[in-house]
Amino acid sequence: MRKLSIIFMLVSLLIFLLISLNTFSQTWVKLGEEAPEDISPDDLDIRELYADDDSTYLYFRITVDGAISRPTTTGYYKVWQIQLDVDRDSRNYDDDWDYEYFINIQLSQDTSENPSVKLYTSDGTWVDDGDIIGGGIGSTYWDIRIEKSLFGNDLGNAFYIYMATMLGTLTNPSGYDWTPAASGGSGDYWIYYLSPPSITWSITISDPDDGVTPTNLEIYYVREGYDANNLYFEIEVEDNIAWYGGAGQGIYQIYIDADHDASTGFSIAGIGADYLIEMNVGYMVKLFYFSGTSSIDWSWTFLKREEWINTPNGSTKLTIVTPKNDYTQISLGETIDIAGRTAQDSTTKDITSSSPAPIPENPIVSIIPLTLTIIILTLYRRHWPKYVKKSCINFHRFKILDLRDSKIFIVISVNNFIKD
Ligand SMILES: [Ca+2]
Ligand SMILES: [Ca+2]
Ligand SMILES: [Ca+2]
Ligand SMILES: [Ca+2]
Repeated sequence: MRKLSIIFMLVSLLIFLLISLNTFSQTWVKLGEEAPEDISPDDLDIRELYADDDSTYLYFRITVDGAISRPTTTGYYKVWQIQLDVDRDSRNYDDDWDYEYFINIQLSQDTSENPSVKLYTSDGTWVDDGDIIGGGIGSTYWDIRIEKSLFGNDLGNAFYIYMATMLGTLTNPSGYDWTPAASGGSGDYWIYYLSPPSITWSITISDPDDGVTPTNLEIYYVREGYDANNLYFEIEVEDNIAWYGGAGQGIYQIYIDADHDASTGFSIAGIGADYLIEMNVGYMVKLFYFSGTSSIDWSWTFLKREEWINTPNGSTKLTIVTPKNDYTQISLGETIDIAGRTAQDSTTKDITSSSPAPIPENPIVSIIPLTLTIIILTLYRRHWPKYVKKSCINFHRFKILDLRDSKIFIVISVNNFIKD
C-alpha cells in the first residue's frame, strides 16, 4: 500500500513537471539577427527572430530595438508582421519573395483595445487569432503562438520567413522595417525547419588550422552526404559564423565538380567546378552553375536559393540541403569532387583540398523487387488492357529524360518487349 502511494506521488509529480514544461517553457531557436538601424520609433526596428514549435502550436519571439509602446495618434496601430512562404517557392528567385500567410501583431493607440495576434492569408483574408504569451508593452520583445492546424495541410518540413513593421491606420499603414535586410539589401529571408532530415556523411575533408583571421573563416572540415533526393554539404569553421554584414563579413563556398572532369568548369583546388554553392553572411545559400568561357573565367549563373537545416549564424556549422533536381546543367555523376573555400569580399581566407564524393545510383536492393515485378508483368503482358500498355510507353519516354536514373536500362528493355 505504501509502495503504491509512493508510485502514485512520483507519477503525479512527473505529470505535473511535463505539464509545466509544456506550458511555460519554449526552446527558442534563433533564426536571424539584423544590424541595428536608424528607425524611429525604435520599437518598430526588428532585431531578432526566434521560433519554436510543438504538436499544437508555432511560437515566435520578435525582439526590437526599444521598449514597445502604443502609437500616439488617434486611430493608429503599430503592426509587427511575420510573412510565411510555406510552399517555399521563393527559392526559385535570386531576389524575390512569395508568401502565402502573414501574422500581424497589432497594437492600437486606443488603451481599451488589447494587443492582438491575427493570421491572414496573403490576400488579406482573416483566418483566426493567435495568442500573445509574453513581452509586449514596456518590454523589448513579443512572444506569440499560433495553432498549426490553422494552416491546414500547408505546413511542410520547413517554411521561409520575412518580416515588416508598420505604423498608421490598418487600411493605410506606412512601412518602417523590412527584415532581414543584410547590408542594406533586401529580398532574402530566414528559414525555420520543423523536421530536419537526418544526415549520414559519406566523406569528410579535414583542413588544418591555418591561422586564418577572422577565426570564423578558418575551415576545419567540409562534409558531403546524400540520400535518394538530396545532396548535403557542411562547412565547419573554428568560430561562430556572424549574423549579418554580407560579403565583407564572410563568404562560405562549396565547389562541385559534377562530371568528375577537371577540364570542364572553373579551375580551383585541382578540380573543374561545374557548380558553386555560396553563402554571403546574412543571406541565403545560393546554387550557381559555371557559365564561363574558360576555366579561369569567374562567371556563374544563379540556379536556386538553397536551404540550411540549422541556422548557421551563431554556430560553427553551415549545413546545407540541396535537392538533386536542382543540378539542371551538367548531370551529377556517380562520383563528384568537392572542395570548400572561405573569403572576405574577393580575398581568399581558407581553401581545402578536394575530395571525390560518391553518389551511388539506386542501391541494388531496390532494383531487385522492381526487376521481379517487371518480369512478372511482362510474362502476363498479353492480358494487359490497352491503356496499361500505353502508359508504360509514356513511362519509358519520361524516364529516358533522366539519364542519372539507373532504372533507365530496365525500362527500355520492357519497352522493347511491348513493341514485340
Ligand atoms: Ca531591423
Ligand atoms: Ca510561396
Ligand atoms: Ca583551415
Ligand atoms: Ca567539371
